[in-house]
Amino acid sequence: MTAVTGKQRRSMARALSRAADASVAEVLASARGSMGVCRWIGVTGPPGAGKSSLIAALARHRLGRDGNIAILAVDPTSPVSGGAILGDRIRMEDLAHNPRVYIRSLASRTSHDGLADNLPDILEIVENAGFAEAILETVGVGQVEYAVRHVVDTTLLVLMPGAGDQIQAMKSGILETADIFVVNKADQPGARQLAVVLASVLKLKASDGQGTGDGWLPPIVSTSVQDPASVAALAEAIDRHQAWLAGRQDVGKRLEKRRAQHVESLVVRRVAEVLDQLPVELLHAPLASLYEAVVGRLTESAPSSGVAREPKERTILSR
Ligand SMILES: Nc1nc2c(ncn2[C@@H]2O[C@H](COP(=O)(O)OP(=O)(O)O)[C@@H](O)[C@H]2O)c(=O)[nH]1
Ligand SMILES: [Mg+2]
Repeated sequence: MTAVTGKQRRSMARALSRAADASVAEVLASARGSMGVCRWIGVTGPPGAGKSSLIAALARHRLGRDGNIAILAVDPTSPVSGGAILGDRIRMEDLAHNPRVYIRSLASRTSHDGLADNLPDILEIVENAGFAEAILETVGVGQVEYAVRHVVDTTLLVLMPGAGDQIQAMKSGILETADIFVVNKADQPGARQLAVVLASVLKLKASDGQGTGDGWLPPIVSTSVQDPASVAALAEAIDRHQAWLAGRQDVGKRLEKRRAQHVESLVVRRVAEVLDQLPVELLHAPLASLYEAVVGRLTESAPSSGVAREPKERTILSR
C-alpha cells in the first residue's frame, strides 16, 4: 500500500480520537498488540528546537523511496486547536496534501500525561493501517517522553544552539535519552560549540564503557533544515541505527518487551478505573483490606465482558 485513501484517513482519524480516551475494555475489544511491522522514529526535544521542521524535511527526503509515512505530533500542553500545532500544519503544508502521508496532532483531553498511557494503542492503530514508517513528535518534557523511548525503535533528541548549559546539567543522564543526537540550526552561531560539548559528554560516558548499555554509540548529527545534505545525513544515521537493531541477536526481544509494556499499561489503567469506582469508605479501610478489595474487583470484573463492541474500524484499516 502506498497512497492512503480518504476512507482510510477517516477511519484512522476516528480510531485515533477514540484511543486518546478509550477505556481498557474498549482497547481490549479491538487491539491485538503490536506485531512490530512498522518502523517508529521518535523525535523529542525542547519547543522551538526545530523538530517539526526537521520531521517535514526528513519525510520529504524519505518519500523519495517507496512507501508511505505517518507523522504524529503529541503535544500534551496544547489543545488540538493550539498555536503550536497550527504552526506545524503550516510547516508541513505540502506534505499534508501528499497522498502517501498521514499527519495528525494528538492532544490529551484527560490529563497532561494521559497520552503516555495510550501511546501503545496509538502506535498499533498506525501499524494496522499499513504504514511501514511512522514519525512521532513529542515535546521533550514529562512522562510522554519516557513512554516514547519505550515504544519507538529509534529516538532522536533535537537540540539547538544555546542548549550547552542544559547538556552540562544533564551530563550523566543524557546518553540514555536518545539513539541519535541532532544539533539543529547548524546555520546559527553556537551550533559548533554545542556539538563539541555534546561530543565531550558522550565521549566521557563511552569511555566509562557504559554507552547506551547495549553497544550502540549514539552519533551526533548537525542539521539545518535548509541544507538537504544534512537532512540526508540524518536519514542515513536513522537507517544505520535501524539496520543495527535488525541485526541484533535479540531482535525478537524488543517486540516482547513492547508487548509486555503494553499489557502493563493496560493493567495500570484498569487499576485506576477500579479505584475510581471504589466506594469512598473503602479508601479509609486498612491498606491490606483496600488492596484485597482492588485485586478482587480486578479479577471478578474482567473489563472485556463489559463492552463487547465490534472492532469495525480496525477491520477497515487492516490490509
Ligand atoms: N535557522 C534555522 N531555523 C530553523 C531550523 N529548523 C527550524 N527552524 C526554525 O525554528 C522555529 C521552530 O521550529 P519548529 O519546527 O516549529 O520547532 P519545534 O517546536 O521543535 O517543532 C521555526 O521558526 C523554524 O523555522 C534550522 O535548521 N535553522
Ligand atoms: Mg513542533
